[in-house]
Amino acid sequence: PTVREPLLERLAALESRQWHAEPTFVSGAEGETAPITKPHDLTQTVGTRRDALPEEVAEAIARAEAIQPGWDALGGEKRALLLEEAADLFEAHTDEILSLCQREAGKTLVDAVLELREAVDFLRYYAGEARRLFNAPIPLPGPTGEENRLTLAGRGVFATISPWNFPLAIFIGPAAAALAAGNTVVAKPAEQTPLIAALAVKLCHQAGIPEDVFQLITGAGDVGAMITSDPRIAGVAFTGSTQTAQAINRSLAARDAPIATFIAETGGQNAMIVDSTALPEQVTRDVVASAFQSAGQRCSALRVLYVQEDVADGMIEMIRGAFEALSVGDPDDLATDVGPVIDPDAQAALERHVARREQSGRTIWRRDLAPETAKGCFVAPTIIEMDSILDLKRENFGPVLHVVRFKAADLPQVVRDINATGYGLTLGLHSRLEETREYVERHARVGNFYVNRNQIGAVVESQPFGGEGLSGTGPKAGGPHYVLRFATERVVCIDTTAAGGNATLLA
Ligand code: UN1
Repeated sequence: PTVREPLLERLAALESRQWHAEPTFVSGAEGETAPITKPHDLTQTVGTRRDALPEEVAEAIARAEAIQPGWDALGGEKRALLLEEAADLFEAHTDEILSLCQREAGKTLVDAVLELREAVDFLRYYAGEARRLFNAPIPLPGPTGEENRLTLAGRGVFATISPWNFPLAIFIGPAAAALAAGNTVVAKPAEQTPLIAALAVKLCHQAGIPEDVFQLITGAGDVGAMITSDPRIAGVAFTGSTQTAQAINRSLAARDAPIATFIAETGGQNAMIVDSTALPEQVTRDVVASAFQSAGQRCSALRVLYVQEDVADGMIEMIRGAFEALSVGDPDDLATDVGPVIDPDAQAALERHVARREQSGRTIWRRDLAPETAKGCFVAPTIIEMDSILDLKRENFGPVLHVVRFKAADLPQVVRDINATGYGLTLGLHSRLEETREYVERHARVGNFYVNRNQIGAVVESQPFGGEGLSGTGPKAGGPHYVLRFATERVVCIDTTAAGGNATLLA
């Protein structure tokens, strides 16, 4: 308590502060502002958002394009120092960041702390990548009399389009990678969470990154479409739904412009397989964390639990016990495990899904919600039994867990069904059998495979994160190949013999 109380007091002092988000380049024309409300209490505002006007989007891209060669020429070391300075400033503004994560995105304090940690980790990791990859040319082998070298450079203006579920970490991560590689960035955060993004951009400018180099663009999908249809955009890094990624891909392809780089991190239909050798207490802890932490609003979250039928009754009973003990409510309350979902649309989509499943008559457990949750976007944590992962047609982004029983001999079919969803993001396995682990590891087409632990919370550098198939293009965020996708390669070959020409070939 001695450590926690001053923090809680400082957060309480920020409780009524109002924030504003608008584009970095402001034309002076009057645009409409919209209120941003707390997901857990729609009667309370956190601030306002003013969407970018078409002329502001065009001007932002023009400025980013004009300054890009200079930013690229700065070199890896100087860009690294600026990104590290931004990381320090993020840490120095812990209170504001935690407060905004809680009020704008409805995060619990634990999730808010993890979010800030991940954002800072991304900044420092990509700063390291700027140093590793962009400081000096890479010498290449060649015959005597010939000098070959390869340099990496920025591609141009990158657009980053980021989601509300990691409004700071996944806003800043792709942008930092693009900046590290020598690109300039126009960044459009989700329309639900522009305030924390605006603070992040402001802190980057304070760190010394020029305004034209890293620009905020506010707005919803229509503003995103203005950006991705612009022929001056050299690449897009997008995190969000598979459907939006497909639409962006079409928009980029339809331009009369150079072929763009497209990096997409999208949805999942993530499963966990539990066999009869698994440890029940561990399974219970990891299932509950994977399915219900962050109110299930992680693309890594567990959606479908496969339990071997011999142990299913006991395992489900234990999981249900822990599920009944979850505290659902106001994320400002330290005791809360499950907060709200992001907005009324998300809430309605989840309720429709549960209602459809109820009609199909399978066992459903739902938690009761306390009356005070009625003022926010709360969805009661739910567990639903069903026959196969293939009964689900889409990702259900919230605190809803589906359970399927399987026979030990059907493990290969379970893995085939998981692959047949077309998604390939996270997969969990609880088993003490080495051959089962090897089998699943070899056959499952997923990006991140977690064994005997939970399947959320990938850590920068230790667990580079990202999927395949409908889950995204790769490469993995926070891994050694990510920044390379934001760069172009240039090879220089110099004949260093006195005679020049083809002397080395003729010799
Ligand atoms: C997402 O929800 O978009 O592994 C990604 C995790 C996080 C990434 C989630 N580091 O849960």
